[in-house]
Amino acid sequence: MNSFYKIIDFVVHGDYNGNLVALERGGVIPFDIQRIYYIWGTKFDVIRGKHAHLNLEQIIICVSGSCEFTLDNGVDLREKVILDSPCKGLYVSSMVWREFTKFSDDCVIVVIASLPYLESDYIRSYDKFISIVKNDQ
Ligand code: T46
Repeated sequence: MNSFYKIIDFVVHGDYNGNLVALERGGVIPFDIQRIYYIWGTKFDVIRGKHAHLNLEQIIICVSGSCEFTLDNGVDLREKVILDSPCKGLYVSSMVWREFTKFSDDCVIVVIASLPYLESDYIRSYDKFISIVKNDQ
């Protein structure tokens, strides 16, 4: 675990009626929430992502099924994280190259984001990502 990503365990309110997780600004979410989007219906071997963000922070939750994230900080981190529980969130900071794949048929991913959608925040070339990381060091 490191400052580029972390797994957050949510408080689950569960009883005989089922389960509920509540995520509030100022609670477990470490930024002001500006956007929520969700992803589903992706085939097992598709690779999504393949980009980093200049400023965006996100919490990624696999509310149904499973998928696998690869996170790369361009220096010394390239790790795989399996998301398979609605009780856990994957926090990803800015300047992390991410790819995600191995989507189960029932995979639904909800993402909580710190910024509106801005194409200018995306770094879509790995070489450019590495050069920005090197310049920042
Ligand atoms: C990320 C991973 C986890 C919008 O119009 N608004 C949005 O807020 C988003 C996120 C996407 N789009 C459009 C842009 C593309 O035409 O939806 C299409 C698919 O987006 P993209 O190819 O960026 O999707 P992923 O799954 O590769 O990446 C997304 C996020 O873009 C990214 O920030 O971290 O999910």
